[in-house]
Amino acid sequence: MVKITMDRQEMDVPAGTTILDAAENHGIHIPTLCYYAHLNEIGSCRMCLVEMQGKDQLVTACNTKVSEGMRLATNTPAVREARQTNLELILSQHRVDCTSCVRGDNCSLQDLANNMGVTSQDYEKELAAQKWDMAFPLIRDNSKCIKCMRCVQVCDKIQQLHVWDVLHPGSESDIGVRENLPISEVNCSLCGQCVTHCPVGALSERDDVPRMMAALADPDVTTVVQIAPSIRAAWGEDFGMTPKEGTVKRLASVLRHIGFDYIFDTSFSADLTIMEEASEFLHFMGDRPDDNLPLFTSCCPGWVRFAKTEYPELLGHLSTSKSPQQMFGAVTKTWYAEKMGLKPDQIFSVSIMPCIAKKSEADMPSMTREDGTPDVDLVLTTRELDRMIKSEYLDPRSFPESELDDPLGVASGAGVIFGSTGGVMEAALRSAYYFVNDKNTDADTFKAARGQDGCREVDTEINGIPIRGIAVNGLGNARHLIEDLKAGRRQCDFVEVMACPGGCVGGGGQPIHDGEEWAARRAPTLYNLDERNTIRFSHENPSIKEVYKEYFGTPLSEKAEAVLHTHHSA
Ligand code: HC1
Ligand code: SF4
Repeated sequence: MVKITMDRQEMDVPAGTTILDAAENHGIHIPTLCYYAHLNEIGSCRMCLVEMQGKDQLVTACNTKVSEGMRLATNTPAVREARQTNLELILSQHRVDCTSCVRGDNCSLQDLANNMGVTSQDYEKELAAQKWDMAFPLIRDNSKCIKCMRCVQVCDKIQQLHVWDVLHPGSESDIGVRENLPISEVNCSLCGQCVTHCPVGALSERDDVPRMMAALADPDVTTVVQIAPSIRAAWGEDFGMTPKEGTVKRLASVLRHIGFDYIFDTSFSADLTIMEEASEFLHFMGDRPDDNLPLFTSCCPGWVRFAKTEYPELLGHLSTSKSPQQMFGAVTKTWYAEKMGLKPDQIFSVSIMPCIAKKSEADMPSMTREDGTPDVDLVLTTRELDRMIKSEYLDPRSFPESELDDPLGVASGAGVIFGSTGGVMEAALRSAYYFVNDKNTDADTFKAARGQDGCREVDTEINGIPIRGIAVNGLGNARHLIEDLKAGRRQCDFVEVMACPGGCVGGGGQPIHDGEEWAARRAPTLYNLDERNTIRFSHENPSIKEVYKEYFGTPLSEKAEAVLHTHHSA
């Protein structure tokens, strides 16, 4: 422990603590901008300056450690003036147009400027946005970048993809795509973690809300919307709602009011994915490739993009079962269209996803029907959903809950936990056990899959055969695991990969809480819903039974292979 004084308060602080942490632990708030705990502690924005008294020196609180006898003041005239000057400098290189900025109501830079009284326009200069491919699902507005380095760090350290870099270092330094390449030519996984880690409006998703509104206004189309599992744990945050208030049933009422014709659940098709993937896994185990490498899930498009560029040799090991989003689209435009007497092109199929990569998954040529129309016409992120609700001037709290529509709105708890890291593996093992033993095991048998660690193992046994599953989240963790598997340092049979830390609950399209990860807060909502669901096994979902009885026959049937499976190529 070291003794320090901060703002005349004496403190005993563990050695090695930063001034910032010491302050926070004692209720003293120091402003930050570039700082992100454990990721970006470089002190470049210099908002967190504090005064070392007696030394007449200003130091950055985020990366200066406490030392014995330190006397600190966090709010002196010198501190205020220095912070203000630094903020003015940042603003002088930032195109300030808060009223039309995607982060206009959620911006740390705007908050700082307001709080510090930096409201004059004198510091602004004309900054043009760099050329950007606006059709790409990830959008960067260079004129908004404050060079905080968070995007560079999250892409380097967590995802290990090195998409962003400091271009022409020096006084004219800039952040941009590595080697100034077009974004579509680098290995961006579209996980969107750079977006959720950006404190300002420099990074965002492509805005597909206008296309959505046009479809809703078209009297000739039937709009069908699927809600991804993890949306129910997050969509209400932008309205200050708790998970108990921001339920999927309340969202159903809001979407109906906006004009969607049918409100369905991606968790239904997550159950369908499990039927196919668990069956595929059992086949895989019976006819294992010589390399002894495992079967990998393929429902996370960020991971699939990563595998295509980083490990193309593994593509044959990715499950051919389409993701729940794409199975949903395919079922909607086949079985459901037939049932409803609609032609596929009369249906506008929308998905609400916590993810930016889902936009590119829906656009893939392999996810397009023979008539040239896509299975999923449009993907909105959770943030776009919330913007759409706000643009309608709705108060979601005032809506009652209502049921989702039949039959594609019925889901098991297994389908709901897909939205958290480990959930897909747990759901798949529940059904694989049933397929082999013709009876269920306790639904919580595989709960070792739960948790937020980057990589978790489940050792189990199905019909006397030992099975090891691994759930990994974050692409850097996935890379380590794959290297270990390839080198024979680790072995397993089944791997679930989610690109985003924490899985879809931590997805790159989710509401942003600047400086904080919310995946661990959101995951319990999904596990609670699973626990309370009377159906906890995908194979027990009555709508799943119906779709097999009426249309597919059995998992992996010829029809199921044609509609519900795909092939992965680089
Ligand atoms: Fe996901 Fe999935 S869980 S990938 O995270 O398999 O995006 O929520 O919808 O498709 O179901 C996302 C979430 C989502 C798919 C499912
Ligand atoms: Fe305003 Fe923030 Fe957008 Fe800049 S990033 S224009 S400060 S809302």
